[in-house]
Amino acid sequence: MNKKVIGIIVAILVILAVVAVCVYLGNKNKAEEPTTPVVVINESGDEEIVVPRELETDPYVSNVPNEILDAYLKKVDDIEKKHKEELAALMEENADLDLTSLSMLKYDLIFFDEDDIPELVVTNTGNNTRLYTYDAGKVIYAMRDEDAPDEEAGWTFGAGGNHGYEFIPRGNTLRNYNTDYAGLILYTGYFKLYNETHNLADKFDGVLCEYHFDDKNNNGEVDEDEMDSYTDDVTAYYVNNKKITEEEAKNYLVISDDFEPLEGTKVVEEFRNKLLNLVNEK
Ligand SMILES: [Ca+2]
Ligand SMILES: [Ca+2]
Repeated sequence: MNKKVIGIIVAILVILAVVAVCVYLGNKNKAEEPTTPVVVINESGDEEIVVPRELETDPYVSNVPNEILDAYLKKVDDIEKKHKEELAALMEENADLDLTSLSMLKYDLIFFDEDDIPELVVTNTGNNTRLYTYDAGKVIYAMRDEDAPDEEAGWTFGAGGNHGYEFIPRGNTLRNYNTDYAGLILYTGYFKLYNETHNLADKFDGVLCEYHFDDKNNNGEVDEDEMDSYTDDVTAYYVNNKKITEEEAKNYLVISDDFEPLEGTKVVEEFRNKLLNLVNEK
């Protein structure tokens, strides 16, 4: 290879490197661009100026078609209307009722599964969570509970050792920890959104139970004389009432640092403003 050819190759490599750096810096600056502040009504009922961040800086959300955003806006209006009616009925039944903990619904758009259609998450603070997805012009309730009288009742948390739900963004995985006997048994359940049914259901064929007590008689149950034997270590693994090994337990676990709380964080005014901003920008 003569010096001229080597010179040309080096020149090409240098140009490619410069282009790569420019593209990287361009994307980086784009993501950090400040967005227009909006006025929202905060939880105390006061006006507050906030700079929208999450929705606008996520390039995928900016690309969401208006028909999906419009469908979610309509759903939010329906949910708020129904929620207000329920609160009014509760007030009528019991004028002394403290409604502060019941009155606040919070919303967000998230990417739960792998596709480019965002999901709508709605949290009734400290009470329950709902997840909706979208398909062909329709908003579909994805956290169905066949036993619940109200088909959009939400999955509850906050009582009985259930602290809520977590998910991996674009990972189609929801995780829920639950405990019994004040932590002697820890349940870790995983759920995924099934494309065919748009239903959030078990990811694995069983929920992993970790025992944190000394099961002296080895009957798989917490007996009276075992109640005070709590230990941080896992003493046994069970799935579907069957004892399994630590190695087998890994088949029922998703180990990841990417779990985030599955919860709405924006009150309705802030959330609607953000969606409307996105629609109007297009
Ligand atoms: Ca999706
Ligand atoms: Ca026992």
